[in-house]
Order: sequence, then C-alpha cells, then structure tokens
Amino acid sequence: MEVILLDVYVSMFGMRVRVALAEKGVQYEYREENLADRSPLLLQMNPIYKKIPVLIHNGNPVCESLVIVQYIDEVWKGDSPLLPSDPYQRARARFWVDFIDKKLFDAGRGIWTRKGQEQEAAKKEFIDALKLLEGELGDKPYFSGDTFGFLDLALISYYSWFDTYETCGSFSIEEHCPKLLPWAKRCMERESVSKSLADPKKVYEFVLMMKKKYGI
Ligand code: GS8
Repeated sequence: MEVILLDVYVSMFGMRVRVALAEKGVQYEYREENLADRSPLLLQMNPIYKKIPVLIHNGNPVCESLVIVQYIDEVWKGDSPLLPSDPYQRARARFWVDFIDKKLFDAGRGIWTRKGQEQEAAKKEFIDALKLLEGELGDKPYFSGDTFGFLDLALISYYSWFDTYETCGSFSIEEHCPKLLPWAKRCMERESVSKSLADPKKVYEFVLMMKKKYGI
C-alpha cells in the first residue's frame, strides 16, 4: 500500500491531513510542494484546482483537505473514528467545519494582507467566527465531547497561525476567546497534533516572505 502526500509545510489544509494520518498511524511519503513552481505530479494529480494537499493512495489522487480527512477516516477505520458515529452529531460537525472554511481562512488572510479599515474588518470577522466556534465548544474538552475528532482537527490547524494573526493584527485571541486556548493546548498534548502542526515561527517567516514578495 502506497501513500504519498503532496503538501506545503505551513498550510492549515495540509496540517489537517497530517493530523488525520498521524491519528490513524498511517505511514506515508511526504513531498513538499513549491506553489510558485508546482511539480508535474501535482498538476497531474489535481488538474482542477492545482492545490495542495493531495493524498495519493495506490496511485489514486484524493483532493480537498476535508474530503481527504473523511477518506482517511473511512479507509483506516481502526477503533477511533474521527467523525462522530451519530448522524446528527456528524451533520453538526460538518456544518461547523464548513463554517471554518467559509469564514476563517479569508478573514485570517485579510489580517495579514490588508491595512487600515479592511484589516480591522477582517479582524472583526475572524474574532466573531472564533467566538461562535468557542460557543459550540462550550465546556466540553473537545468539540464532539470527550474525544478528539473531525471538528477539532479542522480547527486546530489554524492554531499554528494564531501568533502570526496576532502579530500582524496587533490583538490577542485569548482576550476575546479565553476558552479556546485551553482547548488548543489540550489538542497539542496529542502527539498526532504536536508533530503535525507547523512551527508558528516558520508560519510567521512564511508570511513575512509573502509580504515582501507581493509588496504588502
Ligand atoms: C484549499 C486548499 C488550498 O487553498 C482544501 O484542501 O481544503 N479547499 C482546499 N491550498 C493552497 C495552499 S494553502 O493556502 C494552494 O494550494 N494554493 C495554490 C493556489 O491557490 O494557487
């Protein structure tokens, strides 16, 4: 069985897949892509979006981080499913994961790519989204209750970017969402998470490099 992951180290989408593979104990070959000069393999495996992450399983490409995570959960069933087994809880987790993808990425990007009022608007959108997620977490250890799962995995990948958002936007996430940080630290206690997430310093270096490259 051959598993290859086409990825970029600082990508929150890639991190989700790395966490899922680690949770399931799947051995795989990691290949770092350069998005300024995509490999022929990436173009061949994801001709539609040309984006990472792509999981190649026995030659078959699977694209889109959430599709990949759900695929991993189905193929490597094991005894700890990532998606809740109850259909309603599964629907609920999927709703919030979709919310993360619709709101958090663009708002977060706005924090480091925009200035002035636009940056303030992005910050507000980012914080508002995190607050809603914090509400969904409530007083539970993890989003689905006592076990780490799909929604935890989809959101924790953003944790590597928190320092960068805070530095670029001059604000404190903890101040606005005090319950989210203990949750993130709890997730980081899992080896699958701590070894899969990008080093926040490397994320910040990446952002500085991008700002320079695009004159932001
Ligand atoms: C997003 C992947 C993505 O944006 C997913 O996998 O969940 N919905 C997709 N990948 C980025 C790198 S991370 O910001 C990417 O590959 N970008 C290349 C490009 O946009 O040209």
